[in-house]
Amino acid sequence: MRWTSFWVVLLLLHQCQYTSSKVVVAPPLRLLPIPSASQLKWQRREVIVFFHFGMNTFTDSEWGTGEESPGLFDPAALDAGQWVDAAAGAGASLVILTAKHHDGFCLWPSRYTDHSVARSPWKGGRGDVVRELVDAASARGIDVGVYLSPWDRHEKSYGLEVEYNEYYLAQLQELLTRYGRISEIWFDGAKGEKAKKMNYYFQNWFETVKQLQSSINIFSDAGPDIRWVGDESGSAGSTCWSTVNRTALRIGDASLGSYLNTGDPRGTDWVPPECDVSIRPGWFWHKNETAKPVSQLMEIYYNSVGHNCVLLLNVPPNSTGLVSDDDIQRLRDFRAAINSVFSTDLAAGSAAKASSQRGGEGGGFGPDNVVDCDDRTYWAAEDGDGRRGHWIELALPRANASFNVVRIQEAIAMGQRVMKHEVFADGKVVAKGTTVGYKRLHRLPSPVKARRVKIRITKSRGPPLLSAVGLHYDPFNKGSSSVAKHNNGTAA
Ligand code: FUL
Repeated sequence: MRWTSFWVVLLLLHQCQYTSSKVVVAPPLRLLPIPSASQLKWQRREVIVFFHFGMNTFTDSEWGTGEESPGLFDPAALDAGQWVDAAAGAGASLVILTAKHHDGFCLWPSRYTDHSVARSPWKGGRGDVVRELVDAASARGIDVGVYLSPWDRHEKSYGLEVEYNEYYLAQLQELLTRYGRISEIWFDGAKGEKAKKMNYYFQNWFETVKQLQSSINIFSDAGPDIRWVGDESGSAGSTCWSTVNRTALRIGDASLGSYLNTGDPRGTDWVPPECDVSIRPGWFWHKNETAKPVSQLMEIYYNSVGHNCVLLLNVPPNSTGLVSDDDIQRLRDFRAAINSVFSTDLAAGSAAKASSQRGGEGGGFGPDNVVDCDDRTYWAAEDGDGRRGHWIELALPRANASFNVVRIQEAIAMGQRVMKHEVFADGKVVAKGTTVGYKRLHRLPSPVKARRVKIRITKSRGPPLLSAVGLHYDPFNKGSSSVAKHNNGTAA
């Protein structure tokens, strides 16, 4: 009898195992190019803070000559913890420091020059701003990046091709081996018109960087990991592809601005744009300048993060070595404004349906995935079902709530796909757009109340994969929708 029960239990267990191993449909093919793990991590940061600090902070200038005396550098109350707290107040998880700007003055004690903090009165010449920032950031769980200006107006070897490239590489080596993990490195092509001719060995630099820090993202006009957006106003194109052809790019070529701004749907390389802009008029601190108002920062947020980019917001510490109180408050107010708009999502809890779904009902790729607050799950349209356009429709839980911001996100780990889309509220077009990418934010011309909201993807590279749709209310939104000018919405 005991043996019989044993066999029955074993049989049941076996059956149980057998029936629960349900076969699910495989995800669709990724559509190349796709982001690396480091690029994905970078994109999710959304906001990064830049610290422009150095000799210019003490000379009231933006581009130093390189002739400045290290004796001028004395930030008596420097507190990198205060800088990092200020950045965290804006919601940033990464801060980038100008380790060396065009004047060539190094904020760390480089062994390859005496034009550095080691010759300054600050901390009796024993200070290291890079070290202080790295330590303060790591104590707060924040990542660090560095900017090492290629153009160097102090260094005597500048203009001598091999010598300066060796000098620059030696400094890169110091920055990338002394301070633990560096998450982003910034290279630019800025250079005065009368500056000496200099051929930078970018490929050599990039490969050295990757050898020393394998998970770093390299920023420059031409990537390889992150590209410049083509302006310094924090504004990406309303069409914005993360893809480009790197062979078409050159560092420091001003004629490429609009290509950088919009990217290229046929691009073979994943090089998403970063929007650098300063909270104040200048990049460095100047006594008489003040921070932009929150309304302007929100405008920048919509035009950068809301256009599939990461916002790199510069906040310049002052000559005492502190971020000004007003700037700290502005950063907090900026984050509070973002949170107040996006922490309430009127689409949450919607019943969702779609033109088709991969694997059918219960296949794991249903439209509910866009309202599950997890941007790693996504709705996938059925392959080949694109003739009449793909759509997804949400029946909102509360018809009387107003929204004036529509958020759409693609599952970019699978490649960027959407080329054209429209948003309908109860059958009327309220927004039209082209690309979506990681995040597309539409501001509507006026608040809308609706029972049903529909997103139609009218053109895409392969079946669209949407990871999130959100509906929000921004009390300060004055509207910038593409349908504002000719608001003659038609039934979906
Ligand atoms: C430019 C520089 O010339 C500016 O001074 C600033 O550092 C900006 C972020 O990049 O290329």
